[in-house]
This record gives sequence, C-alpha cells and structure tokens, in this order.
Amino acid sequence: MAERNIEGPSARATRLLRALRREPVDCTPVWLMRQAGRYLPEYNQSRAAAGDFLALCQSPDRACEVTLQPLRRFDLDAAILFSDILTIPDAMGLGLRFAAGEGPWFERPVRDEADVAHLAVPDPEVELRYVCDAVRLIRRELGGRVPLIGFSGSPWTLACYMVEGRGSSDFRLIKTLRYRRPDLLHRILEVVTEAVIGYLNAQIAAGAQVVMIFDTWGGVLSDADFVACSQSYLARIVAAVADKTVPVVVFTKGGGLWLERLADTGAAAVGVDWTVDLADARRRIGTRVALQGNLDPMALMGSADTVRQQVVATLERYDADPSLSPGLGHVFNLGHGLSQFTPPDSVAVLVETVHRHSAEIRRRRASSSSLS
Ligand code: 1CP
Repeated sequence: MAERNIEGPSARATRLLRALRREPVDCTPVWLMRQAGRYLPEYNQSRAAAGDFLALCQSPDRACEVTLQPLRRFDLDAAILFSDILTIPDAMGLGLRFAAGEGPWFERPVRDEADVAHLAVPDPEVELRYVCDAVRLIRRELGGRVPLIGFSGSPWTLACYMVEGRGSSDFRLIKTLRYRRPDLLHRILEVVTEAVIGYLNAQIAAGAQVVMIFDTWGGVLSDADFVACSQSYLARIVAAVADKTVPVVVFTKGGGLWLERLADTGAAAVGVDWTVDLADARRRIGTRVALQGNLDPMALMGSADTVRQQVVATLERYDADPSLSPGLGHVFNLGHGLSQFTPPDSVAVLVETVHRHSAEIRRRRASSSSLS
C-alpha cells in the first residue's frame, strides 16, 4: 500500500485511460462490472431509501452516491455510472418495470409491425436527462481522482429485451422475428443504433471519459448473424462517437470466437469473458486493442488465498509471452458482472492483488532485462 501512496493520486487518475491507449502504466488498472450493487450493504440501504431500483437510477443524487460507494471501500481505478442498459427502451416508451425479487420487464414489448413503427429515437437531454445529470454530478464529485465510465447496451442486446419483454433463456421471440420478419428486426436495430449513438455522445458531452457497450446476448447468435445483427451495428456506433479521444470498450459475452471481429469494430478495447485464454486473446488482437477481463466472477466465492491465486493466474496468462511488454494494454476486470452473493472482502483481496502482483511482474521483467 505504501508504494501506492508514493505514486500519489495522479497515477490512479490516469492509469485506466493510459492502459486503454496501450501506453505503459505502473501497474494494471482494475474496475469491476457491477462494482456497485446488491453485494454491498450500503447499496441495499440506498435502494431501500429510494423506494426501488428505477427510482435509484432516476435520481442523480442517489445514482451518484451508489456510484461512489465501491470507491470508498476499494482502491478501484475507475467509477462506472450507476444506471441500467434498459433506460433506452424505457425512454422509447416501452414502460420499464422492476418488480421486487424479479428481473426487469416491459409493459409494452415490441412484437409487430405497428409496435416497430412507433419506435422513435429519444432525445438524451430530454427523456434521459436524469442520466446526463448523474454523469455531470459524478464527474464533479470525483474531482479527477479516477475516470468515469459511461455505458449503453448494444443494439442486439437491447432488442432482445424489447422483443422478449424480459430476460429470456431461449430467445424464442426475437429469433422468431429474425427468421420470419428479418426486415422488422433490422428496423428495430437501426432505431436502437441511432438511440445508442445519441445516448453515448450525450454521456460523453456530460463528462464520461470512457464508454462501454454491453453486448450481453451477442453470444446467442449464429456466426453469420453475429456479424449481421450485432457486430455491424457495434462498428457503426464506434464510428459515430464524436469525440475520438474517448476510448470505446466493446464486450460480447460468449464472444471469444469473434475476437478479431470485435477488434474490427474500431473499439479501443475488447472485453472478454472467463472462457477466453488471455494469452490467446493477446496474441490474436492484443497489438490492435486493449483487453479487459477476465476472471470468473464466481472465483470470488473462494477463500482469500484462492482469490489471490486466481488473480495472479489471470495476470500471468496475459503476460505469458515474455517478448511482449508486461501488462501493456490490460485492464483487469471480471468476465461478467459481480454476483450479488459476493463477499465484499473478496473484492478487497482482488483489487489489492491486481495492483501488487502486476507491479511485481513489471519489476521482475525490468530486472531480468537489465541483467541480460
Ligand atoms: O435489484 C437491484 O438492485 C437491481 C440489480 C441491478 C443493478 C445493480 C440491475 C437490474 N441493474 C443494475 C445496475 C447495472 N446494470 C449497471 C451499473 C453499473 C455497474 O456498477 O456496473 C450496469 C452497467 C448494468 C448493465 C446491464 N443491465 C446489463 C449489461 C451488463 C450485464 O450484466 O450483462 C444487463 C443485461 C442489464 C439488464 C438487467 N438489469 C438488472 C437486471 C437484473 C438485469 C438482467 C435481466 C435479465 O436478463 O434477466
């Protein structure tokens, strides 16, 4: 820990942004998908005080508070806006609902031609103003200590929820649309793509310094449909981000087969789930993009020693090739979101181990290259 104090606050302020640009950093930056959420008692208190999850998202003060909660406990290198990917379909008029103990669902799912014809691109500073206000407030409260990540769902992933009306295990309704009325599916994807572009640019204008696109359900597509229904729209979004200095991270869960295609979207970084070997991913696309990932979130259910071993193993896989610069372009994360059952102490061990061991690898390599 003493070491980190010597580095001062500025190392933490720029570590993530430098890593995403594939520039050298003192140690590997780390943040975690769903780092704010139900595993933290203070989050549960904030949600109870707000009344429900949507009220929490829609209050910029409360969203700011829960965004900052994990940063007070852990030495994380980024904040991620507290919100949800389903705010876009809600702003398009689908009526988002969160029933206690159930997942999210929509009152007015998109099922036929008339529903599709009604879809309109929301104005992010009007219908999604609460998100832009939260971004402005969080940036002010962070005071430059760590960067703020904004985000959106991918068009395909948002379309899954819009058509199914809720989470799904077989994606029957959206796939029926794919095979019976592909024209309608692509009209949905077109409108949602425009909405995502406006939304991400508005988050960036409000102060988001990195944006991430969650393609949670891209992995349920066939190989050809991944290109047609997800990757091509991701590429359009990346190209339409107005501020080219803002790194875009794309993450397709189950997308390990398609790493080259994900890098081809033009994103600065590709997020990978835990099924991917980081040494293989780095060899395939690591000279073109940064890589974010990829510890199995359930590894955090192990003992402190197990968490340490698993974090070390993940870092060592990234650095398996001794001819490559240690840790260059790696952003440590989980392979998917933190489970609500995660012990907070495991997160503390993870964050501490990432920083300590990745600095150690760099020292080890520096001394071995000065000897040789
Ligand atoms: O009861 C609660 O408190 C709600 C649990 C919860 C939380 C904490 C939901 C409902 N959303 C969130 C926050 C959230 N969602 C963040 C916050 C920032 C962070 O700390 O990371 C983010 C980035 C999301 C994004 C999100 N929402 C995704 C993409 C990422 C992923 O996990 O794959 C998806 C698929 C959703 C939909 C969603 N929202 C919530 C739930 C339970 C679900 C999944 C629904 C389902 O498929 O059944």
